[in-house]
Amino acid sequence: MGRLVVVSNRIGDPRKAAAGGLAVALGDALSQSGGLWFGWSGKINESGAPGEGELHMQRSGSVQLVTLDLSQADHDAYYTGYSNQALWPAFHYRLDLADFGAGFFAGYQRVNRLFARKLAALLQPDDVVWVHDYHLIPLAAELRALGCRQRIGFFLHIPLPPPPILAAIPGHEWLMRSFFAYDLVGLQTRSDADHFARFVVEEANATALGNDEFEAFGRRVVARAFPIGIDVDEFQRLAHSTESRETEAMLRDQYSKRRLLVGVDRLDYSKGLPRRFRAFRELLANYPENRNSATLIQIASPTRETVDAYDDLRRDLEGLAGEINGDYGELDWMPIRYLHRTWARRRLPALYRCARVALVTPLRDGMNLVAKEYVAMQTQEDPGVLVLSRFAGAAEQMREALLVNPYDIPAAAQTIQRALQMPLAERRERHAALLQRIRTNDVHWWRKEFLDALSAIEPRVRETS
Ligand code: GDG
Repeated sequence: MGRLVVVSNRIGDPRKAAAGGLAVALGDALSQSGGLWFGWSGKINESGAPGEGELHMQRSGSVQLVTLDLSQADHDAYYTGYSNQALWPAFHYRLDLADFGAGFFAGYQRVNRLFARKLAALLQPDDVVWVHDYHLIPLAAELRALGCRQRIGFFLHIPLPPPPILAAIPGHEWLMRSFFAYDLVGLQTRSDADHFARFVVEEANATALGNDEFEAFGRRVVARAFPIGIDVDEFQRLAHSTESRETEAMLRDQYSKRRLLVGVDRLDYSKGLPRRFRAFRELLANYPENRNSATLIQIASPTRETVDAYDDLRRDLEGLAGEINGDYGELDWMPIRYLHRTWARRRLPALYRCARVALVTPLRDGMNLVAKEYVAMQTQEDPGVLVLSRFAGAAEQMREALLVNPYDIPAAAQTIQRALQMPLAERRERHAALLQRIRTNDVHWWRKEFLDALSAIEPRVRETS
């Protein structure tokens, strides 16, 4: 394989300790083949002209990190606008929250064109290009328009909704056509891949050629599920860090008489946090033996704070946490510890280890890595229980979790009670099966499966007319 070029909205420095599993896994692949990671620098140039941006180059070992500043107008239309106020809600089945504001779409196209122009100048003929996520769906089409004939793959980290929802997105024909400029499109689950197949066949008159291959617009594309995993070993190593051990000792001491439940999420409406809090309140109401005992620690890390829907959500949650603590709290016990801030990654393992139950109850999620991180951190001797939404992509693989419908609050409360009461033998059995699966299908497996599939595609035969 030639050099690997990864493109994503934000890039991670693979050598930095704070990097998550994805940055580490992509970093490994980039280091092996020598590579380049391209993305937005995170900086906004307030006086910059739309469609223009300054490039910054940096080396990290054998990996070249290349970033681009965005003008204020481009950032607002491409990132805050079309990516996060149109595509993010629509792809999470939330058309009610989607805003297809004037200028968003044009900004999205402009920035993808800008990325393509800057990147094309850096590409070598045998490079393999791997584009990530919904911010950059049209990037391959823009690169092809500039004459790039390299293998180009795309991975969508968020769900792909069914055809009737996709068809409600203004410009959906153009968006779906953009997928055909790739050689390989990776989705999180079989159900997302099924939505892709149905959409392109029903709406774009594509021909299904078998083996997950489709032909339309004079091109062929393979679209298949590649469920993302975590770096289990890296995460388990984190648990041995000083911060993690100190945090674990503190939590065990502070909560020695309580039963801890944990939730770790970005503060996003897709994660189902208000309904989770309501299910927890129902647990306290319906199963009083949990009063003065069950304590939910909810980390909700701030995200996209300039978007109104996120502000409304924050206020909702603060209100709910206050109500529940006011109604049920005692002088020496608060049912919910709600922390609206980002926790150091090194301290997360401790939280997972001390929690008897993890609540991972999104209304919709591409995969959800927290479910996998929680399982990775449990001991075989006395493992905790994962309560997982059936609407998280992870539910397709993690059948031994207790699956819930997060919209059904009484049933969710009942399932949490079942998790808290689960006998040791059943906990061990479920955990062993889950751990084995997340180990087999870890992030390194995911990367290799995707890149092997991409390498197996011969780019010259992709053009069919
Ligand atoms: C997208 C898709 C898909 C969370 N809070 C803190 C923190 N985290 C870490 C978790 C986990 C990661 O962030 C979140 O992973 P998720 O999978 O939940 O989700 P998204 O950010 O929504 O990502 C998702 C994922 O892409 C990968 O393809 O699974 O479905 O939406 O690793 O531990 N980390 C730290 N402090 C926090 O407060 N350090």
